[in-house]
Amino acid sequence: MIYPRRKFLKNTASILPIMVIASSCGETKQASAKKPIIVSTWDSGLPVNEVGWKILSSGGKAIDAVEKGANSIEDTINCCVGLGGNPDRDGYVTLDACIMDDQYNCGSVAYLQDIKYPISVARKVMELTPHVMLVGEGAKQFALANGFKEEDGKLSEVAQIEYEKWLKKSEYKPIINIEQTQSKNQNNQAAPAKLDNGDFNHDTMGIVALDGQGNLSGSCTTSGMGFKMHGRVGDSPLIGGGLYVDNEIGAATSSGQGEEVIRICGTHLVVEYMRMGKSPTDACKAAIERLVKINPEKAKTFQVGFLAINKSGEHGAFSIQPGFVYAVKDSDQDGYLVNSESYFKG
Ligand code: SD4
Repeated sequence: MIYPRRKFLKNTASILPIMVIASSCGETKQASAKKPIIVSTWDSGLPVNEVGWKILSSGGKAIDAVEKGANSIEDTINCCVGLGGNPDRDGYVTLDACIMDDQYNCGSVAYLQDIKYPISVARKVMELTPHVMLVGEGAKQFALANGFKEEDGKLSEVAQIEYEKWLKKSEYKPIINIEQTQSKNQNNQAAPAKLDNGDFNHDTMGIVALDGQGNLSGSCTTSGMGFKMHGRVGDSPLIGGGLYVDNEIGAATSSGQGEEVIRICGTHLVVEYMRMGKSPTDACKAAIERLVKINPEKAKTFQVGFLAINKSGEHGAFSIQPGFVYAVKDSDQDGYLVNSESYFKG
């Protein structure tokens, strides 16, 4: 393949300073001082980033920041991520999660029930087994054998109400909500949305981070699409679907209609576009365009958003519909929200 020279130069420019610093320090590994940053999907990413930031700002690793950040939302009781989330159509909450570090190590669980911290189980799969993915009863047994507690399986108060509402119609239409466009402030930052669970289907938290050593990691955790078929697994626990990390290039995560993300190996595609020299925003945009091209009419009916950072800590996102927001925290400022640009303008 002939590599376009312009793209090659762009790519080289972004890695050159790293190489120079590494050689002047006499180190063999990439060790340039980087500005740590953590970015997470949706407005619920604001408090999640704060948890991760405590780790990053005290010199900790990105892998710990993305795990603990994910735990903090898995821990909330009446939230749509984790055991507090909406059940499937048979009334069971089934969790999917994956995690990936800066060495291509990855771990994943899917269709996991009654365990509170799926992202930490995924990390144990990564660290303690020769496998990448465990599912269902096997994943649960593995979690129990590794010190995780079995929870009682009762729906959260909010999920119970939502499920009863859903049962009245039992309509099998697992379409991820398309949010209203959010108001912007002067800096093009989004105002936090009101979290009304009745209209809220953000059952997913995707997090990507760059630590002070210049290493990337990511996590993605979800209760999956509300009222899905029992046994359905989405993109969130799939490496290259809900999350991909390549420590040479960048990291990406996704939220929205999982089936559509899987079709294009969405986050892997975003990282590959960054490898070709695109900025995080342009890489996310190119992946969304690929998705829309498959079926432009159908694309009007669902939401997918990609969020990415690159090795320099630049961040960006792009979605199909308006309303996708992400949260950012770095050393320069307090955490803030950014409105993603979208393919359809609403
Ligand atoms: C899924 N991608 O299970 C997840 C759902 C999601 O905001 O992201 N919801 O398909």
